[in-house]
Amino acid sequence: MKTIMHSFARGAAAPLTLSLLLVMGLAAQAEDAKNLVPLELKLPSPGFKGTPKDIQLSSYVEPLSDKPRPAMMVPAGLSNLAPGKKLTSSDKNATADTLAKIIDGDKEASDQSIIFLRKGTQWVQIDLGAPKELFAIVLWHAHNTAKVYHDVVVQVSDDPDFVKDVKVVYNNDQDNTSGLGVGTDREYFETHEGRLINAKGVKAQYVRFYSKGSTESSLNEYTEIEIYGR
Ligand SMILES: [Ca+2]
Ligand SMILES: [Ca+2]
Repeated sequence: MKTIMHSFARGAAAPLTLSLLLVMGLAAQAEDAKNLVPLELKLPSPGFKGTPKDIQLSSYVEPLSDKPRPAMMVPAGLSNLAPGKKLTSSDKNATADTLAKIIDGDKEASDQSIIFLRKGTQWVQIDLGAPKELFAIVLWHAHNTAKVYHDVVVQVSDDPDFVKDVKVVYNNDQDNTSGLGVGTDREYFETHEGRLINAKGVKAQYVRFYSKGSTESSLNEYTEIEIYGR
């Protein structure tokens, strides 16, 4: 009888601890939900006007909207963690000075604001210096003309080589031509608003951005990346 009582007591303790942790977790979430604020973004001037010219589009491209994008609600007190951080790329011809233009705050559509990476599936990667909680990522490839980028995949990891612990934050490669897995997100037109991606508080030190050319060219362009977190 003593043995039975003992194991019963031990068995009951675990669910109790779990429930307590769950309640504490929910309380923290509720606290965050109360403090949500609209994410304020500083957008560049629009680079082109009107409807896109006749270009070959996939079946999963989002129609170009003429309305401003609604703000994303995020916890208060976030900042853009990207400026000043270390950038690397699959394109070894891209110098540190060139890559630094991706996080220099210039998001305009002018030629001198855009950098080029070589053809094919290429990536750029930001090292945030330490694991951070990430909520919103904004990405501008190039909004000088109406174009749609292919195989836009955003991954996070604590492994700089992205071999293990890789989490997918965005993937619109629905036909898996880059071989990173079948994406469920949609392709989209590059505009001055950039692509706003919900990172949902994922924690990671490294953020990697893939693309495989656009409807305009097989080269890969970048203008700016912002990563809002804490
Ligand atoms: Ca820039
Ligand atoms: Ca694809």
